[in-house]
Amino acid sequence: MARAVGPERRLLAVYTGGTIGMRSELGVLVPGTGLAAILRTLPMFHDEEHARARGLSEDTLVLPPASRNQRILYTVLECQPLFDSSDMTIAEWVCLAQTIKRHYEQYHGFVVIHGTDTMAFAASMLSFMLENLQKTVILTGAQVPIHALWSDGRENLLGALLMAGQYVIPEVCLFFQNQLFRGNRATKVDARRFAAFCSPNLLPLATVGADITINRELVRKVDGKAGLVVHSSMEQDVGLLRLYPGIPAALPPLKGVVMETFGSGNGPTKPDLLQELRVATERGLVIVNCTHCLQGAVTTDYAAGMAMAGAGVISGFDMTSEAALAKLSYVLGQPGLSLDVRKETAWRPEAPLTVARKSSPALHSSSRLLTKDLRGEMTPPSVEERRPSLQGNTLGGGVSWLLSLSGSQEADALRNALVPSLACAAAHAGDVEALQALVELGSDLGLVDFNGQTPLHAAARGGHTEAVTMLLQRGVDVNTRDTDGFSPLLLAVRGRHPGVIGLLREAGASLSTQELEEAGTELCRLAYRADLEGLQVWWQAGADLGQPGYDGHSALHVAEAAGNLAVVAFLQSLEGAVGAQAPCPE
Ligand code: ASN
Repeated sequence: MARAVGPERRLLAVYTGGTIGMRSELGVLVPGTGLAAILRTLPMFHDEEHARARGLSEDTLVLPPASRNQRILYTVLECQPLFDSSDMTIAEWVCLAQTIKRHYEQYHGFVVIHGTDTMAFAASMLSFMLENLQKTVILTGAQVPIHALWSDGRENLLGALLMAGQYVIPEVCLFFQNQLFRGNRATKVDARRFAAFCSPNLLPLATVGADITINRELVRKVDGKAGLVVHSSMEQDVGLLRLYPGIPAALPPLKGVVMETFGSGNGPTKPDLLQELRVATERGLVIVNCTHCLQGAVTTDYAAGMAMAGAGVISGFDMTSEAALAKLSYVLGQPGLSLDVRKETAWRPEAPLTVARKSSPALHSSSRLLTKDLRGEMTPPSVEERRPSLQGNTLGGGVSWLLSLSGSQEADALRNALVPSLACAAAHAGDVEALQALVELGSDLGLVDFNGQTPLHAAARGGHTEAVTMLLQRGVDVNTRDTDGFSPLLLAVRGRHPGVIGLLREAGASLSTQELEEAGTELCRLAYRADLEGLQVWWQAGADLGQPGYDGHSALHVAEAAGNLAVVAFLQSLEGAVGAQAPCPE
């Protein structure tokens, strides 16, 4: 991702329809033509004086200057016909992708003006259709027509044009209400509010306020110099099925289904449904499991989720249903993937159970593709769980290089400034090897980072006993406080890490008087929730479990009032019951 350079940036704005340009006819909104003419009359969208001076052609609009040395010129390409996006299908999105391809060399970036109802589907589809994208593509639209007095359309369209004009973000994005989302991570969540979209499992790529904040590390990198490829052979025979309690054991006759399941990918475990799923997947129906929760991912933590996997349903991890549907359409539409075999094994009620899943190369390749992150549409667990390490990644490479710098005064100063934060990052990841490497380079692991935390704080918060042991052996101060006054011990209590609490207490850590006093309200809350584990870690850390909360009641009072008998028994068992503190180990 880079700031776009050059005095003029040319954009193509493809207008497909949607509320942004709609007009009221007989009391209902219908797509309206002539968006470019409306934009021409709005000074925020067109600087007529500059266009004249520059001798621009009739169909070229130019934004007022956003920066001193750059102008954004754009052409509106109005589609025929215009759509309420509820009528858009894969066929229209393929046309859209081909339009972008046709004009790819002529323009620096693309804005797609689209209805909001299916915009997340469109963005997801385009993300899979457009491979090796090196230019910015941004979808936007509005909840209220642009010519209305109070409309979000002006801000959304202007924002999209500015982002596509000023930055090279080689992705299909969706811009709405000052946020730039990765297109295949967005979903429509509100039919009326201007904040109509969210990206539940990925932060926005950029946020626009008085300043533009770009999440640079999230923006996808251009992969080599390969030219743009449009995948037009998308499979249309794919669908979405939302599970509901009591769903009968019958599946739709499709080639691919995105199944929206409960919670973390769970479904009913009734044998007839699982049998139907198994038979269908063995015959060639590709089923992708997406949770119908807005946030979170599909796991096999529950038997009810494991049963889905056992029936051959492929995990969609944290993909939106829109992205999963688009991916399914893309993967099943790939001509290289033994289409014949796939056709043979497609779901047919009367088809004999002959082609087993294992023997189908088509399914093998499709499921392999489906579980891979292709366009940044999902976070496979291997990526999510990978510990950030100072070694073996780009940061690590840079850091090793930086740490090896010496000789000049500047290099030493830079190194010394970076060490505390690096050490904290390594400790937080439990990366003892990296900590060791820092020690070998002569770094002091007792230094504090920008918020006053030492690596011991970070390791304690992360619950990393090995890193804590290593740091304690190096003699770091066990009772050091960060700028908020928190000790490593308090962070270990908050993170519920009994192993770390034990190590810190053995090394002489204790909660401060202030920490102990403030614990009262927290203890009452835990007692109310019958959270024995939470109370136990406080006890282990040496807290007085009789410490009253803000209203003078103790955890024992609260547990008694709430009828939490196990908690009452636990608190009473702490001899001279409450009022006692866990002994500090020698
Ligand atoms: N029905 C409209 C559409 O999707 C909704 C909108 O654009 N706000 O085209």
